[in-house]
Amino acid sequence: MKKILAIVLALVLSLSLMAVAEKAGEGLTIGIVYKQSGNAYFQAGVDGFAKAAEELGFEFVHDGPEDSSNDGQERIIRNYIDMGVDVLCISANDAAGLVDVCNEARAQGIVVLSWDAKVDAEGRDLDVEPAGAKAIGVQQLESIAESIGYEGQLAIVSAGATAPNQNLWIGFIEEELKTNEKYSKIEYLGVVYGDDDYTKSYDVTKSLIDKYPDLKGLIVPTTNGGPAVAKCIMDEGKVGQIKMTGLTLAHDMAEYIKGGVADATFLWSPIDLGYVTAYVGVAMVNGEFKAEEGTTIDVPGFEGLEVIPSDDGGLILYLNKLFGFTAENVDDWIDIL
Ligand code: RAM
Repeated sequence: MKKILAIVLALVLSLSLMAVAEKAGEGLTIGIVYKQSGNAYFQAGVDGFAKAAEELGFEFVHDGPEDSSNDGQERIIRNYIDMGVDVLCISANDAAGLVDVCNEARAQGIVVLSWDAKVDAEGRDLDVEPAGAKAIGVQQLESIAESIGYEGQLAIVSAGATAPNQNLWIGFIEEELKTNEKYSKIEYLGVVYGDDDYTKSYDVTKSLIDKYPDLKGLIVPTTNGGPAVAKCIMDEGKVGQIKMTGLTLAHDMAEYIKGGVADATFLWSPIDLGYVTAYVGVAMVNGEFKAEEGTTIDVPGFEGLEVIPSDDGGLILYLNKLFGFTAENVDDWIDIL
């Protein structure tokens, strides 16, 4: 009887060990760092990590500085290194500013991924992005150009002045404005920075409206800035005269899109972005996937994602799914994004 019991116990134990072993992330910890706390976009990103954690069994911690600073992010990263995380997933406020601390982490065997906003090539193993920067930039430019009839004054209300992702998109927007004949009647006024802060984004928009009475278009490539700019256009009684577009969540822009402030805004799924980044990180720690040009990874729902060289000399991986929100479809999105 004792023997049978021992065999049964051994069987149960090995079965449960097998169940544990089946989860690729078991025993691993991911440290997620984002640009700032309190940003609904990054909360959605964390939801994506959480979904992956359920499937893969890893633990995760997440944080971002209140003030969107590079120093604040560096402190969080050091804390995560001390905690002994296995993977760092960083959306940077300053692409160059985190290179040193990231290389300290890599020297200790931590996999360093950037997601959403890159860490410079020399400080990361791989950058995971929603889509190519040119596609994201030009999509917004073409949309606002169409809204304003391809002529008139246009400005950009961005996030922080050093924000890596916004600056890349803006670079491509500016290049198109200079070189593409179809935008030659657009008078480009330049960029102002709302620092991903609602009040500051509102205030800089108000200053632009006061300074340029003929202003026709605004591009707002930040989810925190979008609703602040839209509210300002409404409060100033400029609906119809000034149009905006940008990268926004659906739920906090729906009333403005339906109210005519924007014909269309765009975004990818930050949930998917977090989800895929987590899968990539776990596969890299386990040695199942190497960040090398041409390697591919299968993530549930995202098969065959390929590592390609990026413009900054590093490596990048794209999800390549961009969505547009209009008065017709925005209500279908508000419970999702
Ligand atoms: C803000 C952040 C983020 C950016 C989105 C579009 O939430 O700046 O980095 O990707 O907007």
